[in-house]
Amino acid sequence: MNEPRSAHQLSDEQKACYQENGYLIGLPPVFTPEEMRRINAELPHLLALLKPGETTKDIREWHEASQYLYEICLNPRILDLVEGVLGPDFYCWASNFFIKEPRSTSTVGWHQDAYYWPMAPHNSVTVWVAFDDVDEGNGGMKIIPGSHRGGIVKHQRGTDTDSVLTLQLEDGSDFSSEAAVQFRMKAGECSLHDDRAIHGSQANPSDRRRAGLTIRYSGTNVKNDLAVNPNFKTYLCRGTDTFHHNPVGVPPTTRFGRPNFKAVSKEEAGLG
Ligand SMILES: O=C(O)CCC(=O)C(=O)O
Repeated sequence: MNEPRSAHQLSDEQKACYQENGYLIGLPPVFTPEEMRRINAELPHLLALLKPGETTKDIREWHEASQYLYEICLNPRILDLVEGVLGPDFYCWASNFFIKEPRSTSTVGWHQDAYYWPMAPHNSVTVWVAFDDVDEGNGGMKIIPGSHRGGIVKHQRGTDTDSVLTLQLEDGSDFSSEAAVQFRMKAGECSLHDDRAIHGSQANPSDRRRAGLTIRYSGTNVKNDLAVNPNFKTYLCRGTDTFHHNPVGVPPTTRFGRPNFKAVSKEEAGLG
């Protein structure tokens, strides 16, 4: 048995659980309550950069221009968890917020991330960092265990007008939502999920905010199709990139900033 060397290095049992179910929860916190308090206290400085008409969903890949987010994305505790899933050589390529304010009707339809992403092979993991306590009461995420082993399912244009995603899966056709596992986390904890795992979340009828930051990591063997997502940039987190498949980003030099992207619609870029 290979025993973990730190609290955030996955045990063989946790790795096997991830392989079997396509997700991991119940992990040690990646941020202490005090660290989380500071992270939340700084968040308004980032939100202040949103332009009129934009929402928090428009905060995509701002780790490229904002040290505040870059430091979270490259936090060694998070990287230890990711290394347990992807192995020694991986990069970070995306970050975005899923924030449901109190009494928000906003939902996230059932979907597989990999359906949206022009990337191959499948060797990517999402870390969902809880900025608030999340549970069934405020629209915490749900996932279908083992669904990452069923292949990529065709998504359709959704009928749920509150969903923040345009394409989604119909419950009952390719899977049953009755099998879903509800994620419950304290602020400062995180979950991991495979890019093929079916997941989604419901509205937030509570008077508590439900904020999470998703950070996407991929093995260096994963290549993005630049014709579809021309803004794609990688930040090597661990190991070496012997493949050189993708453009490499430059770390940010300002605490709060937003990147200048080539104009491309989110759907064209495969980002929902
Ligand atoms: O935050 C949510 O409710 C959904 C997040 C999600 O879809 C993702 O992490 O890919």
